[in-house]
Amino acid sequence: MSYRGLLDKYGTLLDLPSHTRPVSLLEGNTPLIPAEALSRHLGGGFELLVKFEGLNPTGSFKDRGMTAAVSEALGRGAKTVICASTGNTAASAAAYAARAGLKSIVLIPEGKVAAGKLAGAIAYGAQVIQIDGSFDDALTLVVEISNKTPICLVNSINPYRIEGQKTGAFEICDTLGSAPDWLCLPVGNAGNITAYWAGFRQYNALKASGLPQVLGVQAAGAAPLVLGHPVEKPETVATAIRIGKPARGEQAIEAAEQSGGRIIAVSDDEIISMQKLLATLEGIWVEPASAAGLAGLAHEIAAGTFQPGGKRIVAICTGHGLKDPDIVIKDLAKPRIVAPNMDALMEVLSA
Ligand code: AN7
Repeated sequence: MSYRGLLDKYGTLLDLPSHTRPVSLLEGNTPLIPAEALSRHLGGGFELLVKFEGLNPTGSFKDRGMTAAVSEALGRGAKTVICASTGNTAASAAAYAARAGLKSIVLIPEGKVAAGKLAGAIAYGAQVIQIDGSFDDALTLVVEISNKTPICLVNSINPYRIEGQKTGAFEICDTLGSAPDWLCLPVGNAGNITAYWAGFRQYNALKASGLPQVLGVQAAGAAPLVLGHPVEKPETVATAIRIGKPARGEQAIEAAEQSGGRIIAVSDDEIISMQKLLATLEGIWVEPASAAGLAGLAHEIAAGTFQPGGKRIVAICTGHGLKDPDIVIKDLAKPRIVAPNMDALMEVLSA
């Protein structure tokens, strides 16, 4: 049977109201790619798999939750959806709203949204509003407006976003036959870690698929869950997770604790190094935030606080590198310009 999207495949496992009217871009079904070279680079002796969520229709994991949230909103008769976003949620909300024939409004923090995300939101026809403030300021505003008007909130505070996002865990168990030993992933507003943990628990209750230990990773300049308090002015090169007051922070800590895992922070340098390693060793180009989970794993292995030997580890790589080309181009020496003849080319190649 041909693939018809996540609600078609996993809908019976998702707690969605009966009025839900499926809106799908055939999201999900993303590959779990073996990362043998990276595993060797990190010392070897363990199995490492990358769930490449950048291969979703709008280039990020957000499409899993968005198909559910927009399907529910449409079925309920909503006319407009709204979200605050560091970029990926905005692009995803805009695309699914377009497909559903709904209007979308997205609030983004001024100047800190990667080009590929902003362009996406505009291309899909969203009304894009920049807030002279942080993601957290924008989230406060959209929560208030959705409480006062019929505009439907599609941030991950919306429970249907979590329902749809659980499918990532289902897919991993279906592909591997059981849950991995460890799951590592970036943590921003903490919807994803919350959903994975809920998904793994649900599948384990149904199919005895086991539970992973969860390593959640924040950027050091935006690490409220590691510090134990909100961060007023979060800063990180990984703009997707530049969030100081995660909406589902408590659930993220619960997921880490209940699973026997933890939430840690890594530096921007560690994030960017891992982004490069993953691209150059494995051919998998992810945006900086998406490399945070693996950067956390590398950090722990190097520090001797994590023994990977014999383990099966899945890293969730949440968004595609194409979302944020500037970050790579910025640090790049401009490609050399060479005369269009063989001699000139050979000279460069033999240098
Ligand atoms: C690539 O788009 O919050 O912990 O507004 O884009 O579930 O928030 C994005 C978050 C990780 C963190 N990786 O996930 C938004 C937004 C990427 C992301 C996260 C985000 P959550």
